Amino acid sequence: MVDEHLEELEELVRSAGLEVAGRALQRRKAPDARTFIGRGKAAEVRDAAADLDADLVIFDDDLSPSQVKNLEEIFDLQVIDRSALILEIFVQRARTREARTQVELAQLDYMLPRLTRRWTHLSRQAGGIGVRGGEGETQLEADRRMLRQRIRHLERDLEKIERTREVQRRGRRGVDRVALAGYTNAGKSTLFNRLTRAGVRVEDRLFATLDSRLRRGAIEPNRTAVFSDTVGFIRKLPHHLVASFRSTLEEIAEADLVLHIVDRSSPRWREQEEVAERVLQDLGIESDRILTVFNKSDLLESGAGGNGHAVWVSAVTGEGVEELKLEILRRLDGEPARASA
Ligand SMILES: Nc1nc2c(ncn2[C@@H]2O[C@H](COP(=O)(O)OP(=O)(O)OP(=O)(O)O)[C@@H](O)[C@H]2O)c(=O)[nH]1
Ligand SMILES: [Mg+2]
Repeated sequence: MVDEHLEELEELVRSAGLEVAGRALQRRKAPDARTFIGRGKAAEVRDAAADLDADLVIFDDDLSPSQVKNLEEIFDLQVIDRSALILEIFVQRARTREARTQVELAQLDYMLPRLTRRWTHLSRQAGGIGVRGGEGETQLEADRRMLRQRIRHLERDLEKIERTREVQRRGRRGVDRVALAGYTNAGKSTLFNRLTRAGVRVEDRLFATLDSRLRRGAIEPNRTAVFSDTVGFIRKLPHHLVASFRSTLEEIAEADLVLHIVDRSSPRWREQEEVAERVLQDLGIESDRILTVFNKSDLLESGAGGNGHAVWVSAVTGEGVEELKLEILRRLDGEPARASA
């Protein structure tokens, strides 16, 4: 399990455009309050990182601000945790104004409690935003204040964007809405492209899609639905991101039908399915609005069969997609789930 989690962390590292130099694993009953890993392990990691000429040490678990600081002193290297890595990927990927605002907000929320003297470059970076500290105010306090101002500004921007979105949503009332949701890299965008003939970017990296897309697609000759493709889910998604992506996730929450896409070829599919199910549950989506789609059937030897009411497809070859459309139609028209095939 821990090994699989480290594998996923390595995928995240590569998705951020970084290279993995080495890995280390420690099992202990409880994390060390000061350094998370034990003192001996920390020395081991320091030596290994020096041998490997590493630039960065990344932890799969979330670290407290003081743990980061202590570890950086021991390693004499920058230390980040899983949340910071995910945030970094999101920063790299955000394209639209909405996504950029959401990501920056999440990042600043994450940074605020972590501000230390080392962050003094921040004021230069943000150049011109906010007011320089008054008399007797330390640099740190000034930075904090500036950060809070920027956060408020972003929150207001996001509210405006959300209002526009809401108006657009109202305009779509009366149209069937089908959202594609699921773990990152499950194949949502690939299936979205197939269902709508859109040209959304598909990549074998985590979080290829951040911006939600809407597009009409035909489910039978005289019937269309509006499909939406959005950001993927992941185990331990930083709560700052969940909060700032609220309006994007709303797109899923308000859909008439949610296609829960599962990469059935992944050795971790069960856990991924559970993680995504929990997110859908948190969004308040009842199970009768969810249709589970097992994707990447082309990669499985035995193929479809024996999985309750999930529909099997290959978004790449198109296998099973016509059956999927039939099932979408049935579900939109309120017919009971088809007996398992
Ligand atoms: N073999 C196979 N590969 C697939 C299938 N569907 C998607 N893929 C591949 O899986 C990878 C991820 O596909 P995407 O469509 O980008 O996945 P996504 O769920 O949109 O991912 P994020 O946007 O990152 O959350 C790409 O390399 C796709 O080519 C499939 O049915 N079979
Ligand atoms: Mg995608």
